[in-house]
Amino acid sequence: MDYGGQKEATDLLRNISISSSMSTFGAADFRGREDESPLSVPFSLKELPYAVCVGFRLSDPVMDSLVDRPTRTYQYHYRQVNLLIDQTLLRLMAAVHELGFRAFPVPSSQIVDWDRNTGHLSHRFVGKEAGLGWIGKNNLLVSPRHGARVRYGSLFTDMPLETSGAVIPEDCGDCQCCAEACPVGAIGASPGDFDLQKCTEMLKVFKRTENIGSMICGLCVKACRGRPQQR
Ligand code: B12
Repeated sequence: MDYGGQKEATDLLRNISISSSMSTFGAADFRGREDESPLSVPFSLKELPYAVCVGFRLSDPVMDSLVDRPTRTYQYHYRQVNLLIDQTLLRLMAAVHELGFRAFPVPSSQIVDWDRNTGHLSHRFVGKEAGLGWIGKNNLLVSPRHGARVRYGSLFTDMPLETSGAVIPEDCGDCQCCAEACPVGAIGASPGDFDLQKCTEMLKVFKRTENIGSMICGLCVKACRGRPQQR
């Protein structure tokens, strides 16, 4: 197969992600933005400046079943969704290889620096730049249609892509649902007010006491439903 241009290549990747049951797809162009972030990845944005971000919408019944803590049902769902996203990224990578380009799939939820508790880079950031949503008060990527009930993964490549359009301006409005749902009051009036330490301490307790084994909670995810008119 030959590379037939930016639009065709982007359409091909979008179709693969749809056939892998992804709920959202966007592309971003980071050319000229190499200095923006110290990313924990084995490539530079100079080498692989284009990115796609895919998202998979979580099950409403699973999310709605959360009351005041994570459950083993949510943890199982979380792990299976991560798996599907990671496999989708491999399918996208194979298509990029087929067209003669390079690609790095950034896994859905891999922590690479255990001291700082961070991943390769932020899917929320890539998703925002790809026009998939805005960073909400809950510090999560909020899709206008699905709210925060979406998990994400990204793929970086040197294959030129057509970008998805404008970044959506921040738009939580007066909604306080996530702040009311957070068991430790970690959520404030803007993403910058998010108290990561409070959140992290609670997740450590949940991981230990609820026999969950993962740093998850899900209550701010459950609470955030996006724009009512777009659901
Ligand atoms: C480690 C991690 C955590 C840590 C906290 C990490 C942290 N420092 O924020 C802990 C364990 C506490 C945690 C908690 C949760 N997490 Co978490 N977590 C991650 C993970 C694996 C890495 C995030 C990270 O390292 N961030 C630190 C750095 C990299 O990000 P940053 O500081 O915002 O980055 C700045 C710069 O570095 C730069 N930048 C970052 N990336 C890039 C890329 C480019 C190209 C450029 C130019 C710049 C740039 O821009 C930012 C602003 O300046 C991501 C998956 C991923 N890889 O994105 C999931 C992820 C963020 N988590 C997620 C979720 C849902 C949760 C929880 C709800 C738990 C749960 N699943 O029930 C809570 C909610 C916390 C909250 N409200 O914010 C989802 C969010 C989905 C969404 N809709 O937004 C993610 C995206 C996983 C996924 N695959 O969907 N998480």
